[in-house]
Amino acid sequence: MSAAGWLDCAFANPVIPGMHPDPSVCRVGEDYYLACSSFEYFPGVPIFHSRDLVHWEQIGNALDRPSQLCLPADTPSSGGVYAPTLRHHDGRFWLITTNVAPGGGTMIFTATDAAGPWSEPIHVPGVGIDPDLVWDDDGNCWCTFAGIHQVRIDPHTGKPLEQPRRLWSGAPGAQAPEAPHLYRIGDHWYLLIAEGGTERGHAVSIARAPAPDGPFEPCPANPILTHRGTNRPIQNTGHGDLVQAPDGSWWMVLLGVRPRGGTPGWHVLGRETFLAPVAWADGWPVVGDLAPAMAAPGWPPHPVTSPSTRDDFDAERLHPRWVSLRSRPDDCWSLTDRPGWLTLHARGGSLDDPDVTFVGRRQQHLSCRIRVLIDPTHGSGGLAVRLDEQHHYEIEVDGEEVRVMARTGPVRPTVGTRSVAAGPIRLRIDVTGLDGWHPRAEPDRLYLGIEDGRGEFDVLAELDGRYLSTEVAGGFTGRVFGMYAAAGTVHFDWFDDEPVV
Ligand code: 6LW
Repeated sequence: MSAAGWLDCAFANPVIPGMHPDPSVCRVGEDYYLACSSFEYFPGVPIFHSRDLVHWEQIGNALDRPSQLCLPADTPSSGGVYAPTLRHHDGRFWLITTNVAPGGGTMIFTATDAAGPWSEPIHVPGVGIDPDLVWDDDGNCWCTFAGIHQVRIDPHTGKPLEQPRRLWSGAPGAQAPEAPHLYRIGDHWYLLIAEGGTERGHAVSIARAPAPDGPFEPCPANPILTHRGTNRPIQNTGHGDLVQAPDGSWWMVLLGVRPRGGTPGWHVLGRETFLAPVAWADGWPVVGDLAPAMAAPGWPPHPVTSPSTRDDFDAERLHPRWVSLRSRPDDCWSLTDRPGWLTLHARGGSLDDPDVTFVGRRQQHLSCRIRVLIDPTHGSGGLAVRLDEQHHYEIEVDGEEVRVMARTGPVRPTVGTRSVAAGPIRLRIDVTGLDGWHPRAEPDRLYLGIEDGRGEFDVLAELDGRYLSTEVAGGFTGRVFGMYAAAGTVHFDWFDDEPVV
């Protein structure tokens, strides 16, 4: 797609819905690759592939071995892996990211195939979050990071070759200059940054210089992108990365959120990946509208990547979209113990614990129906929707009792129970996005219950969605639906994720 043709073929944002923030993109020939943050989830750093920047398929996770990613049990939610940069240089993919968990730090990984395998980590001491990599024609590797600071490094050893220097920090007084990406475009070096914080004040600004280390001259039109103070359905826009298409057009991937309900607005899917066209005027990028679907009926914009998916757990390997909490030890899960089923063995006792056995996927649709078939004959477990340890709703089956629990902050009441026959049972969570507005309107409502063989839904609890939002829970993440084991061993025959439009 070219930026010129974009108005005729309006695509729907977000291009990667659900918790996929801090996108970084690169192109190799006709193929685009994109990486995102992953926080306390394992495996880390999802990698996507696309041929058109609009349709993305997850092809792997860069950090999928414990030797690459260690997230100890005391890694808090919204800790872990932040803001990668993905580049292709000298025949290889280069990924630099930071694990803010104890014992982590900034690390470089390389691969010849973006789907993996990725290398063991190369540690880069003294470099903070949001690291970027770029090479100049003399072969120097410049590493720029939040602050905004810069240091030349040896990317093969991670060794800094000088003392880090302050580079350019955006608008005077603006908070959180971060997410730098440095590019050589024509005669200039362009430094793209985020500023204003990742909340409603978020913005993208840019400066240019004759050399990678400055001196940087800010764009007179800064910020070149922000939705702050607007009534746009996509907010918090920032943390962009630029890419040029083979036809010469330019594009930006960035993060944004879709808040709903009353004031202050609650977003529940976390920060998602959006796409915007970029034009150039007087040597500066001009970012186009990233919400073309707003003009169409059916607000809010629905993403194009909304496949209804059932995972039958018949394949030899788990799809890369499945994530666990902090680690996924081999003795906690299996696809072969009971062929055709996902088997989970309990370790931590509940979703309140950091190390519960949990296999989940991000919520990607504002309205959706999630169903599983669980066999709890040898244990107890269930289906959960989680924001973090203090904010989660779950439906759990234990022998002949099914119960719904709703943890919000310090309280964890049981809000619904039902007696059932022993044996396999279908658990279901429906999420209904709401459009009504009054000052305290909730963003969505969740229905948790059981389903009979004919698809009849017996709702045990109906819950307000705002308590599982970032505005209530805090942090950088969004909702994840997951299967978990609370005691003994539980088996899951399938997991259905169906968008409701
Ligand atoms: C990331 C920072 C940010 O490191 O949020 O929106 C932090 N930007 O750049 C975590 O995702």
